[in-house]
Amino acid sequence: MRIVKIYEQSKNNILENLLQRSPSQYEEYSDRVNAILSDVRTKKDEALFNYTKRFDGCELTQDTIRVSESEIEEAYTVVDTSLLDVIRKAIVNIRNYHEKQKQYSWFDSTPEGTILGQKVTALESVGVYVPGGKAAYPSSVLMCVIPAKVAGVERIVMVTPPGKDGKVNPNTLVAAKEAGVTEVYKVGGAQAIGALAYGTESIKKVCKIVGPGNIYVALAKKAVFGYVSIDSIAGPSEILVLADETANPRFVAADLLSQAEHDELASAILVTTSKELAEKVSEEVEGFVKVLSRKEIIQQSLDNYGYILLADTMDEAIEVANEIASEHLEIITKDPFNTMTKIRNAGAIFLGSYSSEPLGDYFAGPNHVLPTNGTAKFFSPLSVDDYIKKSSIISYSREALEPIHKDIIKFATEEQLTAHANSIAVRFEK
Ligand code: HSO
Ligand code: ZN
Repeated sequence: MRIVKIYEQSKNNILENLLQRSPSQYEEYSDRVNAILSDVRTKKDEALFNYTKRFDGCELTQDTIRVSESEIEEAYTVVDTSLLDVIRKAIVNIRNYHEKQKQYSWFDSTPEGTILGQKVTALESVGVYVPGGKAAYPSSVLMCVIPAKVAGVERIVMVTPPGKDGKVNPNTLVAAKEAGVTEVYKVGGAQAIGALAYGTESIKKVCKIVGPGNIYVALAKKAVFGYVSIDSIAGPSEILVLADETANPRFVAADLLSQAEHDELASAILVTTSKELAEKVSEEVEGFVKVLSRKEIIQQSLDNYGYILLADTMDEAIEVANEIASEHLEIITKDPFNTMTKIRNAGAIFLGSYSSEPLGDYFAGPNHVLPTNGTAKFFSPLSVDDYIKKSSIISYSREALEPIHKDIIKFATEEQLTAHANSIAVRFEK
């Protein structure tokens, strides 16, 4: 891996390079996506069947588009039973963690006769997009569905592209069933997003669409935003390890590669104050890459967006980490908790030598759907909050309204909204 000394120019070049990871050439895709969306909006199921035939090579009908109970049962017979055990254990941790995020309605009353509050209501329905092919990760199914369940969402609809044989990945199906999905449909791509947003004869529309997908899915989600809600748009995975001379170079190298293997566009960065660690990590990386199964992807991703950055001081290293605002940040320093207090921007923060990133991807409990591409500066991990909404509660008695009614009338009159003023005034007519 390249080792770069941090100075103003190198920092700027790296930040600029990282930001280029999200494609800016959207136009060529967005025309196609918009055409698909409008087709689904007008032709509904018929459009879904046409696109599924064209893109997935599979014939669907109104009888087969929804995954049946017997297909789910069949999936259970083919899924590795030890995987099922692990899924069940992970679910317990993920559920426990998300239970702590629950928000409750609150009401505040005053002796003057006012009650103000905030009522928390779960969304009625959500759609979860699950990619097909190699990126059909059952762990991501759990991460998208469990917080919805904890929030109290009643209808959780999963969509995922079928194979040519008309079947859905059995691991995806089992994870969906275990996590509490209520309906599964064999449809993917922008057409699936259109179905969830507008509704068809077979798929009722939902309130919000979550889950990662390819560029067509991402653009379709952006296009339907406002009509339905969406989660943030997931970019390629990122890891930044912040380490001093106390870190184990083998651990650091292994952790960097864990995210590099996701995608050629993934980024893996070590920021350290130790030249010795930098050199050793670089050697360890070379050694690991040779033996890992996704070496081509890893090599590409390291060539594109892999860096070992050398800082003069820990404060300088922390400043760079905050500027990059990585999806995952590992802190392996003498006192990681102290270092953490200076971190402003990161999706998930892993502290100490034994908190390797995949622990968070699969098992610890926090969500692995995290802000990418520097958006950790303003976005948060997927959470129970994504599946609720709030209503304001206002109640005033006559006694509470009387002393302030003239203030409201004054405000409304200034805005020349006399009907507003009147609606207050009629209540105090002599
Ligand atoms: N690290 C990915 C999530 C994932 N990893 C799923 C393994 N499976 C999110 O950045
Ligand atoms: Zn991962």
